[in-house]
Amino acid sequence: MQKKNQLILALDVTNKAQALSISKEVAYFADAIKIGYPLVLGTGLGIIGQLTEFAPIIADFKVADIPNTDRLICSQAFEAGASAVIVHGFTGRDSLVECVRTAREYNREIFVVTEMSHPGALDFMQPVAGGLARMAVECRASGVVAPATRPESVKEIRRIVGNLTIISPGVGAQGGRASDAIRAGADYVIVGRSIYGSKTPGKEAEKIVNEIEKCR
Ligand code: O7M
Repeated sequence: MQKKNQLILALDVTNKAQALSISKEVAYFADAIKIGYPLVLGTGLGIIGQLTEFAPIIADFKVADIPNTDRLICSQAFEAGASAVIVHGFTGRDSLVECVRTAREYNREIFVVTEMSHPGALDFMQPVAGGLARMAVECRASGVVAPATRPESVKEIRRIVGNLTIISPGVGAQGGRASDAIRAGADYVIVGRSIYGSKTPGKEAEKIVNEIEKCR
């Protein structure tokens, strides 16, 4: 993934034609497209290969299992053409090490979820986010996911992860601002509904890119 516009499209639609037409319209502005269970369950794993025509694909499978199962899941995503897989860290070090090892085999990347962006993240995740971020560094993950809804948390996670990549969801529909997340230390913002839910997804993406450009 090449850092150009610092925008990742979260393509949480379930229909293939819609996924392809939105990707075509937004590809010029997005450095990557993140897909997850909604689109893969709706259309099949082959959608990853089809979308690689538009941008590098991040498979958001929030992998959270024993090392062997994690390896099988990551391998499937990489075989399908994903450039990166998003995994949970709370399952522990051995699971994360296996994900990173699998990614290395394919010369691909792993991103680890730290604190999530929704209010419920305060129940369990926020207190352990620093530990998850430290483990991501120690296990040599490529980067972490941190919440655009809480720029102060992004700042703290940046302090911990040094030069690891931070990708940050929660902009727009969840109330976060792209510029705040980038200023707090995020490398990329992840945006879904405000783009794919718009009648003019390309224009929405362009607006966000312009906002980010102003704070560089
Ligand atoms: O812009 P939205 O709110 O429509 O979409 C945000 C996307 O980011 C959506 O795909 C979520 O599943 C994802 N996400 C969060 O919103 N919050 C998180 O803490 C983590 C993720 C995510 O991408 O995890 C890897």
